[in-house]
Amino acid sequence: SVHTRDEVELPPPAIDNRLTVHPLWPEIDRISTEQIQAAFEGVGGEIGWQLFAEEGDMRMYRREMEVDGMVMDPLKAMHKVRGVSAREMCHYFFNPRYRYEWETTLETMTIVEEISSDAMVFHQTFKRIWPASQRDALFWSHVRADGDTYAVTNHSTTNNDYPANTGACIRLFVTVCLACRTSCPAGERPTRDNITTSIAYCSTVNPGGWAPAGVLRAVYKREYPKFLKRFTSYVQEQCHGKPLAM
Ligand code: 16C
Repeated sequence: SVHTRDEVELPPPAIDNRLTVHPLWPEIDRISTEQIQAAFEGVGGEIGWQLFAEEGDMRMYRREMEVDGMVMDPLKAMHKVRGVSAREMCHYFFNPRYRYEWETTLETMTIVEEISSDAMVFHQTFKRIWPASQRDALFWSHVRADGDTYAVTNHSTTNNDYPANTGACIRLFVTVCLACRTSCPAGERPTRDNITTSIAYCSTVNPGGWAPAGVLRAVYKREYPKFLKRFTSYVQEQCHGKPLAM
């Protein structure tokens, strides 16, 4: 059959065999499963989650958490986006080709390893937040379909070629999950005009070393809503006029 370039690179509906024989597979599978299961769990009545940003269908919650004076507030965001599918959302989040176009905290991104069509390892450096030292991160990224959900999970890892804390950067640690589900009116065929995708984005960033709590929480409060609004409208723009990929 004939495929466009984009179609071939969409997240595969089943796990790529090359991933299941990789040494990272047991960890990737376990953490992805945990993250996806927890992603859509309610924040409503649960203790400790506080709403800190609300705009249209977007709601962002955080739980204040400090370990040895370092802010590690877990974040959970819920959003609803029209006209794009869960699979398309995950395609743009996972594929490095688009990352500089929506990721505003990025300074550099290097592909460390292409494990399979659905898993990669990345090294990224981020813009410096004054007065803290610049940060970098090394993480695997995995996209999968799980029942009615498409999700990307990112989680920190190590690699001898990219040792932590040897240069100007302090290594931070991250666990992120973007989980998406598409719905359309009962009995109708999904089209760009009738689908809505629910998004759950969860993130925990351990800054890896000292950074002033006040500055960190201010950055957090500004950058997460900025990211989610920018990323979702970026995907809507990219998909506009293209055939729907479910
Ligand atoms: O999930 C997101 N992006 C993915 C693809 O890049 C991936 C990245 C995760 C890394 C998240 C850590 C970002 C740290 C940025 C620090 C510099 C920010 C400078 C901004 C000033 C212009 O999963 C989207 C990620 C959206 C990130 C929002 C910002 C979160 C800040 C949390 C505090 C970081 C501690 C830094 C210590 C100095």
